[in-house]
Amino acid sequence: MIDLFYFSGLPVAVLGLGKSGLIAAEALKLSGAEVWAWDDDPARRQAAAEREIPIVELTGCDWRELTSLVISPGIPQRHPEPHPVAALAREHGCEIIGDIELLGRAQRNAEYLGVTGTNGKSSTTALIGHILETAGRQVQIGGNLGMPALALEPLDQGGLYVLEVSSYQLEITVSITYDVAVLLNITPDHIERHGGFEGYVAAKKLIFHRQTKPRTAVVGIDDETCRAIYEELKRADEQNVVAISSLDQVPGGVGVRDGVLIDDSDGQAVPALDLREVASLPGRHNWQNAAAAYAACKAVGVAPPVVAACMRSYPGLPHRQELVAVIDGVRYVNDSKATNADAAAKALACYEPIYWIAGGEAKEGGLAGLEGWLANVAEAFLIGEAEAAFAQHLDGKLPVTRCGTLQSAVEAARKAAAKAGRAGAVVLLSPACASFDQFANFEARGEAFRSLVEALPGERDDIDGAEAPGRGRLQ
Ligand code: UMA
Repeated sequence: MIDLFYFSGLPVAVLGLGKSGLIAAEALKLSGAEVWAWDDDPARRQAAAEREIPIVELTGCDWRELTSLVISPGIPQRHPEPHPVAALAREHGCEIIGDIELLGRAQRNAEYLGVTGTNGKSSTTALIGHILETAGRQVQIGGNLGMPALALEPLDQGGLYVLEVSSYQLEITVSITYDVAVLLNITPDHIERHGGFEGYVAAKKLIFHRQTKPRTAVVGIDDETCRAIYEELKRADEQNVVAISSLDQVPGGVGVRDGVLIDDSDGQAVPALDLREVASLPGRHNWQNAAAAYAACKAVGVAPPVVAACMRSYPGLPHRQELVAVIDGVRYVNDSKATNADAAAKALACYEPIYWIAGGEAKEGGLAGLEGWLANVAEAFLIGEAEAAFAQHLDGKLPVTRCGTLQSAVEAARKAAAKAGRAGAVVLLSPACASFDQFANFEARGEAFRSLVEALPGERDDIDGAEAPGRGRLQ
């Protein structure tokens, strides 16, 4: 936990006592601050009180005594409506900051590497963390990825915080200047929280705030918005700027051509790694993550051959196209994190033939947008609340079996794959739905899939040396 010595003896308001807020309140209390904490959910207040966090009704307190409000990233402080406590803080000239800001103020000697973007930021952060740890660097990895910033360990000089930062977190962080800042891509998301697309883009651009040379910006150029940001940074010439792409090699940057990572950042195109040989990085979306991670690790001084070697041993993140077993030649892939159609599309693009387990609590739009990938699916096995609607949507497009539960879907998919006996078959859990109708969260759904697969009969292959899951079918 991080020592927030600078708040010792001072009153600080904390709004939100979820994952990040509770740790923030505890770190402040341990550092000697006078904590006034609140959460709108009585159960959260109760849980915090049991950990001896002082609970104070923040709409009824004397705001003249407070100088700082530590707000959780999920709580609106401007759009669509400021939370009443955020409005009070603003009215009284009280700063509104987040837990990553508290980390930055406490750990001033450390270096910071930040990763943002609409998609792929968790995978890229985890990949960068893996490369740097394997290369022997002193790192702490966290942020939006899951491990709250203040739960990380303090670092000495030369240590590096690798942080996934969301647009929400960027808006409430002011003191950190990232030594390396990565922006992967931008598509409309969380628009309501930023007062429109422009506000969302502006929040993402905060990751480059105050960067000067030799600091580095790594920017994806595969979407129009990020390409424009790249051009803008290049023109301004404040920091080193490295373009990355999953679509082709990039003059002066890092790109991927036909699955091969090509480093042209020193002005000469050098093949760095054949990504099709890295089982944990299937699909074009992972190639973008790999290009960004390569450029970022090179920018913090890891030698390119070391970066490539460390990338090969990346185990991948659980529940994201995670290969859990190969049984009788059929691969079982857990992509439980795919809680919407967009995310499921990325997995459907990677394999063929797919015995696809989908369904759960449907998101708005259902399966819309997946049409281009259904040719890879041999049969769909549907579960959960969305079962009937998805069956209707897929009717006439591919064979569908309504299974109700994950257990019967795994069994039915196994039988269908065995019966067809096609080479390269993948039983894929990529639900395109939230999990809450049948599971506590996507992690519990993924673990249930893993247990069901572990219990299946058949001859198992060693998966450590497994071939890249999408091999031969990668885009
Ligand atoms: N709350 C209120 N009043 C409100 C709204 C919420 O009191 O009006 C309270 C809730 O009752 C709850 C707490 O605020 O107790 C939740 O705070 P939070 O939503 O900020 O969630 P945390 O549990 O603190 O988790 C946050 C990030 N959540 C969000 O940004 C929504 C987590 O990212 C992050 O992993 C965690 O901090 C550790 O850093 C999750 C996320 O969904 C994964 N992020 C978004 C994304 O990736 O798209 C941005």
